[in-house]
Amino acid sequence: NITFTEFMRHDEINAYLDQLAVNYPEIVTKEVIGRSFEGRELILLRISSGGSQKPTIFAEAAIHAREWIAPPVALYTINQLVENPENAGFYQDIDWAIIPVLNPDGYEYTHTTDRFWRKTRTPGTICHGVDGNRNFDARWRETGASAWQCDNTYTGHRVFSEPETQAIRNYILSHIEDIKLFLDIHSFGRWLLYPYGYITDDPDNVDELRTLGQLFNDAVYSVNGENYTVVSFANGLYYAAGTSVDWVKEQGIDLAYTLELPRGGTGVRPSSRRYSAGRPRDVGRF
Ligand code: 0X9
Ligand code: ZN
Repeated sequence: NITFTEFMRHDEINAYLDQLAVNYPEIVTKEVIGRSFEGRELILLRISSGGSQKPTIFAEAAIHAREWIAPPVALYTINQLVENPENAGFYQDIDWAIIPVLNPDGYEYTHTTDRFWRKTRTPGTICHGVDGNRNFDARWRETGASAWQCDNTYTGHRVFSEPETQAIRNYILSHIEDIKLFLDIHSFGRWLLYPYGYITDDPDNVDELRTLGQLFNDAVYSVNGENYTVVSFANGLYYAAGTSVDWVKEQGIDLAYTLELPRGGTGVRPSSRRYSAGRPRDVGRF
């Protein structure tokens, strides 16, 4: 059983998802939507009470490998929807499609080798990895991203160069009629960011995005007294082009957010003996 007492490896996460699909076949479907560069399965869990063409909430976590709090938040959402009968109402009229680890190669690399790895693990000529959240076809490379392969915000050599971003693109395009809300889960900073990242202009439905964002904030505040900043991506701290949230909005999914979870903790798996972390670094941007 899942306890959420320590960060899980990719195989442990997959074992939990497999177990849910076996134990709750009426509501849980496991889909492999692609493979990572190193061949790991990109797993999406669909939670549905049945029927087809229902409005769907789509969420993905850990496009950035080192943002370890993102997968457990996705998994806790799955856990509460599937294993807590009190929450059955949440999947009667809508479906959920959740990817707990979108960048499993990078995620495993943060466990074995480099705790602060951010990108995918595709090899370049000099450095590895592409920033998945700069690799989408939305004003790609125009601002807030790097064309240099060794940088942490490397765009890739072309749009959708990464198998991980291709998998998201293909899934979203093939379910475009049903997906009504898109959530890209990151850390950290307690931000709820709506489009756009490449320009400070507001999207056409900014009022709706702000209203729903404020409802999210109010719900969090009622639990722990903490506030999120609800603002557009570019009006937050910095510009970025090629982000998933902007691409999704341009495909016509009007409710699209990047969620930056709170900071805190040491960023070190308590039971880990695989690497000596030393004093946890505070790198500011996760
Ligand atoms: O840079 C990103 O892709 C995201 N930040 S992260 O630290 N998770 O890498 C989005 C940041 C957007 N934030 C603001 N513009 N404030
Ligand atoms: Zn991130």
